[in-house]
Amino acid sequence: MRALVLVDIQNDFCPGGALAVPEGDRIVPVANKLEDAFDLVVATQDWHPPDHSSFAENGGIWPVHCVQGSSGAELVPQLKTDKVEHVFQKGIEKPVDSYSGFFDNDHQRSTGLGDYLKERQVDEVYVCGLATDYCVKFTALDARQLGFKTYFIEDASRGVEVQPGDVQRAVEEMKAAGVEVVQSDEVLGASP
Ligand code: VGL
Ligand code: ZN
Repeated sequence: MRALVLVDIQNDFCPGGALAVPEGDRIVPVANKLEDAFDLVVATQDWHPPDHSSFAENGGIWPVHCVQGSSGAELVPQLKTDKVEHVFQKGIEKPVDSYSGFFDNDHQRSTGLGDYLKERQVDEVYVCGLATDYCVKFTALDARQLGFKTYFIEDASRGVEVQPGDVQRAVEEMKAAGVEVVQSDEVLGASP
């Protein structure tokens, strides 16, 4: 059984949002098409309390973004959600951030995504979304570490590139960890 994990496709990560990823909105039609090729689709949602420690005003490195209940935290309205079986929220506790959709950054607290996929007999996990160099990368690395055959769908993802080259380095890091890099047309072509 294979699963599609849509990472943080939220208003704040799209152009005009609080932590805009360049071309972040471009992945939405690609993600929508990919959903048709999967029997199991789940999503993650960055979901921070208003005083979250990752925000610059609290000593973190990010602008205020994805505040619980705000419109910026909502999934992009153009994203199809009828096939999304569950949305796993992350970064919900003030002291610790959670780039991965599976665990907090200190690996102490699980979101439940790993058990959910294992209960569904998932063995192949396809990861895409925003941002390639943060939440997508760490989600894919954790999927791999949990033993899933893991794919990163490159053209259904975009990165923030705080430093030029971050996206390329993230792709190399995923490859080195055993994550396979694929394009959406390969995934769609292989669907039954
Ligand atoms: C993300 C930075 C802060 C992401 C979330 O979804 O990649 N990046 N919070
Ligand atoms: Zn965040």
